[in-house]
This record gives sequence, structure tokens and C-alpha cells, in this order.
Amino acid sequence: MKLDAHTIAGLAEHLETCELKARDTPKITDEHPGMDWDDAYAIQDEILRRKLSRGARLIGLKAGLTSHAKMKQMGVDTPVFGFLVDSFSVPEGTQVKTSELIHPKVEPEIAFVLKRALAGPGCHIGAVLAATDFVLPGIEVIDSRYRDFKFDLKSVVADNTSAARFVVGGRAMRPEQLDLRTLGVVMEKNGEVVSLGAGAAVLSHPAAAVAMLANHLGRRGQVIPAGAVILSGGVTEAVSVEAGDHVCLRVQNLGSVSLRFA
Ligand code: 0L1
Ligand code: MG
Repeated sequence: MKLDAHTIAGLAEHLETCELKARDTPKITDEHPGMDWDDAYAIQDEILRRKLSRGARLIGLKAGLTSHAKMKQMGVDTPVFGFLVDSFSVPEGTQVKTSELIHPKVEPEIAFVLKRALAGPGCHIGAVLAATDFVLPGIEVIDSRYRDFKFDLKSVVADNTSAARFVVGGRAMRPEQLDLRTLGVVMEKNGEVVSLGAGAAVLSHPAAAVAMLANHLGRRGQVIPAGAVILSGGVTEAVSVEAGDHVCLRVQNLGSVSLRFA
């Protein structure tokens, strides 16, 4: 690690304050160009620790930048991983307040819920499917705290991979009832199709993203816990939203889930 504990705590406080006050910031690597991956995940861990100390509950995990569309959109080449706490979860039918966000975007995701914990290293698609209780459609609302979504990967990891809100819903199905690679995904904004794709856009198989997450956590002595919601990554590029927008995600065989922005 290149940063000391004091600097990590200060950067975590800064990024979390930006999140809570909907304020943007230049990317943190501008002032800390030497920070490494361990520093970036340590800052993310410290943001989680701050939230848990105030009573938040860890309810899920996410993989980001797992599709070529997203990687191309953001000009990067590696998936990243983050956490989901209860305050990020939006029940379907409620409205997301854009006043609490900086510049929200939505992305269509396939969410996994595990029936037993999954540990890496060595985790693979088969192990993920065997451990999965069900999959369901999810819309992730990302909101990078970095000005104009201009960042590098280490800054994004520190910023909990832009996690802000998410909704899951539709019809939960067991993975053996589906071919997750050919699952069609259609996202509409205000009644118009804005993006479409298939499950294979996520690392050729969405379960591969979950396996990568398990292997990432395994290197850090952690597991994916049973019951956690796992967002496997945007199937398509992210789409900007503003107050008044209505977003509906339809996933083949899994029904639909929607979000309204106020
Ligand atoms: O969930 C995601 O793919 C977001 C990853 C972070 C980069 C971004 O803000 O687009
Ligand atoms: Mg995402």
C-alpha cells in the first residue's frame, strides 16, 4: 500500500460526504497519483465501515464494468467490485429523488441471490450456478462522485464503483430453468427502447462476473454470503436519467422491473 491510514480515512470521508451531499469532486488520483489497488479497496472498505457504524446493513455486492459496452463507454478494461447497503435499495413503486444524486445513470443488470456462501479462489461458473438460489432482473442507478464521470479505475474502486441505488423485481427464477447467455434484455426510458442486449454481454456469461467477484473476495479472505443480492454488471452501456423519467427493464422469462425518478 502507498497511502497511510490517515490519508485513507480522509479520502473515505471526502468521497462519502460527496455521496451524501450529492456533490461532485475531481478524481482522487489527481492528488494521489501513486495510490495502488489495495489503497483503492481500503478506501472503499472504510466507506463501508463508516456506513455500518451508523447502522447501515450490508445487503449485497456488485460487479461493475463487466460488459464490453460498459468498458468501451468508460474507456477501461477491467471489472471492479463494490458493496450494496440497505439505503441503496429502492422498493419498486417508490421514486428515486434526483435531488439526492449528482448525475444518475441507469443500467440493466441480472441479479443473483445465493442459497449458500461462495468462496474463491478457484470459483467458476459451475460453482456459481450450483450455489445460486435464483436470478432476477435489476436496475442499477450509478452516480459517480467524480465530475462529469471522469475517472480512472482506482478512483472508481475507492468511490464504491459509483454505487448509488438499485431495484430488483420481476420474476425470480432458478438458473437451471434459463440459459443466462441468451437471455434477452430490453431497457426503456419513457416508453422508448434505449438499450438492448443479451446476458452473454457480461463476460460471455453473467455467472462469470459472480465467479470473478468470489475470486476477488477470496484473495482478501472474504466470501459472498448466502442471501446477498449480487448485481453482475450492466448488460449495456449506462443511460442518463433526470427527474420525470420512467425506466422499465424487461428481461426474457424474468418479467419486468421499473423505476421512476422525481
Ligand atoms: O456498475 C458499474 O458498472 C459502474 C462501474 C463504475 C464506473 C461507472 O461509474 O460507470
Ligand atoms: Mg452496474
